[in-house]
Amino acid sequence: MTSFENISGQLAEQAIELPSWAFGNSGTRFRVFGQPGVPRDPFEKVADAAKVHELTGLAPTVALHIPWDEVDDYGKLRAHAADLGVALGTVNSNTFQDEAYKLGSLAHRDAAVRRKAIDHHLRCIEIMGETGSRDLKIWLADGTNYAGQDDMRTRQDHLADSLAEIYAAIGEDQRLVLEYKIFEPAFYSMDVPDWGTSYAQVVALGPKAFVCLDTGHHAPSTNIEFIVMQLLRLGRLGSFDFNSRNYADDDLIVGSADPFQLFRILVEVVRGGGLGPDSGVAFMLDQCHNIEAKIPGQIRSVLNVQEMTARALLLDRAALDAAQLAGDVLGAHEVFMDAFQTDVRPALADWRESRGLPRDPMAAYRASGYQQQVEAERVGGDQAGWGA
Ligand code: PSV
Ligand code: MN
Repeated sequence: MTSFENISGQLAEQAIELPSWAFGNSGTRFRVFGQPGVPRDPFEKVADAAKVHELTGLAPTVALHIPWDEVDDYGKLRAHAADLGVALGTVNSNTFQDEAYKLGSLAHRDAAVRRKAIDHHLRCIEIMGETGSRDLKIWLADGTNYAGQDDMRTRQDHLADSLAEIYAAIGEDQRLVLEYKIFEPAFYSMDVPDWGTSYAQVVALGPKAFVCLDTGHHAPSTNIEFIVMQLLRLGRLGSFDFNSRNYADDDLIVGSADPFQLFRILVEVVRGGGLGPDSGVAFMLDQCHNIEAKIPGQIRSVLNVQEMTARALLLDRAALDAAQLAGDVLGAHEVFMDAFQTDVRPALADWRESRGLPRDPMAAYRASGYQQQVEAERVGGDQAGWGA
């Protein structure tokens, strides 16, 4: 097994982007349970994200969702983030909550609706200039509910044309990232339902376009690590939206439902050169904390990713290769499982301490008084929420 000292440099480079919306209230279509101390504006969301970074050293950027995180002055939000030791990251567009988009946005049959959706993305790119963001992430709710409802082929062509217009506005150092999702809100066909469709669309755009893989967006039992391998092999894995799912797009804490799947994914990330700032693969969370506390939920999440990354890095590649070449099925599997079953928590606590971070960030958060402080301060105003 590779020793922990050998991987600490790679761990030091790990960065996991937090979603601003994870700090707002969220729920299901049945109920949203509000929590005390929840941010009332993007400035307070950024402050909560900065707290996660302060205690873990793992989350230097926070993703924005437009219009949820619209502000008058993005330069001010950027400076606020910098003051707190973080930066603004990916800008997520949102074409799923406006009345006009009932039947779609970039793939809509009506050119006027497509125009509105394209303009929204052009505005997002302008915002990226002000926030200093690299990535525009597009997830589309576009699709149909009934066979025959619309012409899937025409919609795909419209989508390609709309994306091409958006891509033309993407700056030299910026990227477009297209996220896919098997279903929801559309239940018959989604216009970007799978990685193959996203891949085909981004390849047609050019070298600054990539696929975003949200771990909750596949059919049950899909081999997600295979997709990771393939996209890395093809040079088009742009980002992850990490979360856990038991059933559909559950948006639970990453690594909670199936830690072994997270390990398998990270093994392929390491194998394919997807780790580190120069890899071009952005690690993001896309989660909602409906019943658990939000800031500790995010701390737990980034720690889960770090723990599983450490285990993936510890995988003894030479022993694995040798077993694979020898056709030693069980030997290879054992090498793989040895890495998965390694408890890296004590070594990571030491590693954190050596970098001036708390050994136990969850306990440090509880002891920090931050939760009590924001609960006392954030009184009045409207709490932020997913979709508000
Ligand atoms: C859609 O389900 C999605 O995964 C997209 O990334 C959205 O931006 C996000 O969720 C909103 O929570
Ligand atoms: Mn997502």
